[in-house]
Amino acid sequence: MKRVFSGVQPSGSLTIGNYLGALRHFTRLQYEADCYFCVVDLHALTVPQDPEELYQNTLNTARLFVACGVDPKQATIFVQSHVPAHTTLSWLMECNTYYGELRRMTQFKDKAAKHDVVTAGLFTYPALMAADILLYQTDEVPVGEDQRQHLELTRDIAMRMNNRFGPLFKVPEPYIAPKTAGGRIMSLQNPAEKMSKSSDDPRSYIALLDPPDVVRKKIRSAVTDSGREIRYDPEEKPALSNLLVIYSLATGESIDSLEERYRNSGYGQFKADLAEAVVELLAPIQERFRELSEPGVIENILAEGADRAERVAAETLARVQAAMGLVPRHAAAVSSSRQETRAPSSIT
Ligand code: AQP
Repeated sequence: MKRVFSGVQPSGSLTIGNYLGALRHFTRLQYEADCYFCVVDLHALTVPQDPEELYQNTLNTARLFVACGVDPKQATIFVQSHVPAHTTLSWLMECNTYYGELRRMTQFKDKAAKHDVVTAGLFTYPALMAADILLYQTDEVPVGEDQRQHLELTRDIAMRMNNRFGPLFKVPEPYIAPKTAGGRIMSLQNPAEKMSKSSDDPRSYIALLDPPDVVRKKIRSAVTDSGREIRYDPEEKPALSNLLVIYSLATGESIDSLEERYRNSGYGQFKADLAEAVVELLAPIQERFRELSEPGVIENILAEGADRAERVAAETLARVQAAMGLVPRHAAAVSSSRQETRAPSSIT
């Protein structure tokens, strides 16, 4: 069975961008593959986080996985920091990743430009992401378009280490939906920027937990392009095209059919209907989220998930450590043939 891994940062309240670009694919893939879905809390720490908010966002992100349809019996749901193999392998990845490669990452450049202080963690983030994915011998990684460059680097690191130390990792393939299928949902306030949960302007995103009135208000205040025509044209009408993609994915109606239906309507009617479609999409997710907020429910799911993930991660980590020449803590675990081949001549 093919293996799938994907992570989501608890760096805010998940948006419909996260849902359409990633989470909605999780719910399908869990029936086709052995899936590992991770709340990557350590990644969130690469930019400043309020500890209390990070704590709540971590639990809420996991709750939203389940509320969106990920079944903990079908897929492994866990928190990154609960499986220390991620950080251990990350160091080994960093030692096989080049400074020039990390410096080229566009997400690093974008995020560094938005913060006064740039941490070393933000710079080495892609090495930790490579560790997350490669620990699970992953075949496929469902992510949004913004993660394509990180995925390419992950593949490069895997191939480099396989060449150098022998076959250690599967080389994963990205699964990225095209733009019209949600691969890149844009900000409601600036269609040149992607929708982000950590944006300073809450009007730029629709959070999965936004109440209906907030959704309506945000869609009403979404920027639109000049002219009145409802037409999909990412070059001339980027804001409207983004809204059309959201509408189409929320309802299942094709963009062509929406263009036809709103041929003689203005933006006002279109936005009012879109808002109702999004409210309807979010209602069952919000309902399930409330049920999952009972104390202990998500914590138990995460504890079981961490146990399952740890077993797989430990195998890969041990193999990588041995291949790189690290001595295992328990000498008994070292095979005698290896001791002979590795012992320096001065002590034989
Ligand atoms: N706007 C988007 N459209 C489509 N997919 C998106 N994803 C994120 N934004 C969009 C996908 O959601 C998954 C989880 O993303 P993440 O939390 O790991 O971090 P991110 O990609 O940096 O997403 P955000 O929301 O923009 O977070 P912040 O604001 O903290 O940086 C990924 O698969 C991502 O591609």
